[in-house]
Amino acid sequence: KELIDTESVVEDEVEDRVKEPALYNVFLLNDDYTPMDFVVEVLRKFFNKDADQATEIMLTVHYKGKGLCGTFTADIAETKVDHVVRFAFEHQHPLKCVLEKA
Ligand code: NFA
Repeated sequence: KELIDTESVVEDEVEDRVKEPALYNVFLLNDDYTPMDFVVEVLRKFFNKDADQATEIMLTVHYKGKGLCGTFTADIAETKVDHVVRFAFEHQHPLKCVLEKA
Protein backbone atom coordinates (compact mmCIF):
# COMPACT_ATOMS: atom_id res chain seq x y z
CA LYS A 1 0.00 0.00 0.00
CA GLU A 2 1.18 3.48 -0.84
CA LEU A 3 2.57 5.59 2.00
CA ILE A 4 1.56 9.25 2.22
CA ASP A 5 3.96 11.76 3.79
CA THR A 6 1.28 13.73 5.65
CA GLU A 7 3.81 16.32 6.85
CA SER A 8 4.78 17.21 3.26
CA VAL A 9 1.13 17.31 2.25
CA VAL A 10 0.38 19.79 5.02
CA GLU A 11 3.45 21.88 4.11
CA ASP A 12 2.32 21.97 0.46
CA GLU A 13 -1.17 23.07 1.52
CA VAL A 14 0.22 25.82 3.77
CA GLU A 15 2.55 26.97 0.98
CA ASP A 16 -0.32 27.11 -1.52
CA ARG A 17 -2.26 29.31 0.91
CA VAL A 18 0.46 31.76 1.95
CA LYS A 19 3.08 31.96 -0.80
CA GLU A 20 3.11 35.10 -2.96
CA PRO A 21 2.59 34.37 -6.65
CA ALA A 22 5.64 34.52 -8.94
CA LEU A 23 6.04 37.90 -10.67
CA TYR A 24 7.10 38.67 -14.24
CA ASN A 25 8.59 41.86 -15.70
CA VAL A 26 7.19 42.86 -19.09
CA PHE A 27 9.62 44.70 -21.40
CA LEU A 28 9.38 46.42 -24.76
CA LEU A 29 12.38 45.92 -27.08
CA ASN A 30 13.80 48.45 -29.51
CA ASP A 31 13.70 48.13 -33.29
CA ASP A 32 14.50 50.53 -36.15
CA TYR A 33 11.00 50.79 -37.64
CA THR A 34 8.21 51.16 -35.07
CA PRO A 35 7.26 54.85 -34.80
CA MET A 36 7.92 56.49 -31.43
CA ASP A 37 4.29 57.70 -31.25
CA PHE A 38 3.05 54.13 -31.64
CA VAL A 39 5.22 52.94 -28.73
CA VAL A 40 3.87 55.76 -26.56
CA GLU A 41 0.33 54.75 -27.55
CA VAL A 42 1.04 51.13 -26.56
CA LEU A 43 2.38 52.20 -23.18
CA ARG A 44 -0.69 54.36 -22.51
CA LYS A 45 -3.22 51.81 -23.81
CA PHE A 46 -1.89 48.56 -22.34
CA PHE A 47 0.19 49.71 -19.35
CA ASN A 48 -1.91 52.67 -18.17
CA LYS A 49 0.98 55.13 -18.35
CA ASP A 50 0.43 58.89 -18.62
CA ALA A 51 2.03 60.82 -21.51
CA ASP A 52 5.20 61.70 -19.55
CA GLN A 53 5.75 58.16 -18.17
CA ALA A 54 5.08 56.63 -21.60
CA THR A 55 7.54 58.98 -23.31
CA GLU A 56 10.23 58.25 -20.71
CA ILE A 57 9.87 54.47 -21.11
CA MET A 58 9.77 54.75 -24.92
CA LEU A 59 13.03 56.75 -24.90
CA THR A 60 14.66 54.22 -22.54
CA VAL A 61 13.77 51.47 -25.02
CA HIS A 62 15.00 53.56 -27.96
CA TYR A 63 18.39 54.41 -26.37
CA LYS A 64 19.07 51.36 -24.18
CA GLY A 65 17.42 48.54 -26.14
CA LYS A 66 14.75 47.57 -23.64
CA GLY A 67 12.49 49.15 -21.08
CA LEU A 68 10.33 47.93 -18.21
CA CYS A 69 6.61 48.41 -18.75
CA GLY A 70 5.36 46.73 -15.58
CA THR A 71 5.48 43.72 -13.26
CA PHE A 72 2.58 41.27 -13.10
CA THR A 73 1.55 37.76 -12.16
CA ALA A 74 2.03 35.13 -14.90
CA ASP A 75 -1.48 35.23 -16.41
CA ILE A 76 -1.60 39.02 -16.58
CA ALA A 77 1.98 39.33 -17.91
CA GLU A 78 1.24 36.77 -20.66
CA THR A 79 -2.00 38.54 -21.59
CA LYS A 80 -0.24 41.93 -21.81
CA VAL A 81 2.47 40.50 -24.09
CA ASP A 82 -0.15 38.82 -26.25
CA HIS A 83 -2.23 42.00 -26.61
CA VAL A 84 0.79 44.20 -27.40
CA VAL A 85 2.23 41.78 -29.97
CA ARG A 86 -1.16 41.44 -31.71
CA PHE A 87 -1.80 45.20 -31.68
CA ALA A 88 1.66 45.84 -33.21
CA PHE A 89 1.14 43.09 -35.81
CA GLU A 90 -2.28 44.49 -36.78
CA HIS A 91 -0.59 47.88 -37.40
CA GLN A 92 2.28 46.21 -39.29
CA HIS A 93 4.93 47.30 -36.80
CA PRO A 94 7.68 44.87 -35.68
CA LEU A 95 7.52 46.01 -32.03
CA LYS A 96 8.53 43.22 -29.65
CA CYS A 97 7.23 42.67 -26.14
CA VAL A 98 8.63 40.00 -23.83
CA LEU A 99 8.34 38.79 -20.26
CA GLU A 100 11.04 37.73 -17.83
CA LYS A 101 10.68 36.22 -14.38
CA ALA A 102 11.18 39.08 -11.88
N1 NFA B 1 13.73 53.06 -32.51
C1 NFA B 1 12.43 53.46 -33.02
C2 NFA B 1 12.59 54.65 -33.99
O1 NFA B 1 13.65 55.27 -34.04
C3 NFA B 1 11.48 53.87 -31.89
C4 NFA B 1 11.19 52.77 -30.93
C5 NFA B 1 11.20 53.01 -29.57
C6 NFA B 1 10.86 51.48 -31.39
C7 NFA B 1 10.92 52.01 -28.66
C8 NFA B 1 10.58 50.47 -30.48
C9 NFA B 1 10.60 50.74 -29.13
N2 NFA B 1 11.53 54.93 -34.74
